[in-house]
Amino acid sequence: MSNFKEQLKLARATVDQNLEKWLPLPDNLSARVVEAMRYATIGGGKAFRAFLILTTAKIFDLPEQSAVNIATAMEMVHAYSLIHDDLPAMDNDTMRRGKPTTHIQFDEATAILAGDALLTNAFEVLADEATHPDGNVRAQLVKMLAHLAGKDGMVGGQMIDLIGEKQTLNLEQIEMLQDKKTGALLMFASTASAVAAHATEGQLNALKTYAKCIGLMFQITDDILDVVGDSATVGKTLGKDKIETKSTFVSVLGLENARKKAEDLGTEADQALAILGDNAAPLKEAAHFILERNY
Ligand code: GRG
Repeated sequence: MSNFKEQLKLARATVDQNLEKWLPLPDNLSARVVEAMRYATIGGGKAFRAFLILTTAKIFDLPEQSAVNIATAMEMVHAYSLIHDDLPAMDNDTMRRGKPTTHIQFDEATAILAGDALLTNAFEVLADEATHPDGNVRAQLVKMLAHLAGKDGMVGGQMIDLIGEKQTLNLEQIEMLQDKKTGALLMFASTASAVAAHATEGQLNALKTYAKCIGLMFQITDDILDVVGDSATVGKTLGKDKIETKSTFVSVLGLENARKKAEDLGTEADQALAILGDNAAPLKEAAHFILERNY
């Protein structure tokens, strides 16, 4: 297994251990929602965003406990977005991460509540004293994640995505939508540790450019996988974009040009990291993984 994949597995295990701490099963009637929250988070998914947080933390010498809590909050918000995205009112998906989606495994109301609670409790994790000794930094992280996950970020992007199901979008509109829908959380994942470790403006700007590039690359490869991926490997139903005649990078650019665009963004991401020196090598590997990913 490549070093990068081992690091992803380690990020998954590290966050899972912390999720066990934050999401214990209560011995009361609310246990069902916690069961659904655990089902949607622990042991599921690549933990790519957590990997970015833990890796940038090492570059900037951020203490491990801070990084682990930030990564846990990040994966909780990500999991909430996937639970809600899979609901019948949105994408109506029955399979995610190789198993039934949360509303299929439990029921719609429980899935909505599990998503709501993951979003809410993520901010409890961020605001915890163990996340950072400086309350101002904790407030900064809370504000950043709220901004990037909310109307100006992921939720805003999801709204445009739903509107895009009813009208054709051009390349510029698709980029703007994906920059919000997929890119916003990757922006948090790429920069949160640096913010918590008081990185310089130059270092932060480099990470922001990197995040912009990998956000778009992530979505382009997602669109490509929807066309050429293997459903069992990806762990979800594929081929839906075409059936729903959705405007995607592939539908607008074609497969080859979409691949080329992702490669160009990969080069730009690499170049942006130059200012961080050799320490940024794992982030370059991560960008390369996005280009090559088949899941
Ligand atoms: C419902 C508010 C709300 C937002 C949903 C993120 C999102 C917005 C929808 C997901 C739709 C989608 C498939 C987007 C493509 C990029 C993406 C976020 C893929 C899933 O992320 P991975 O591949 O998933 O990191 P794992 O399972 O590995 O964590």
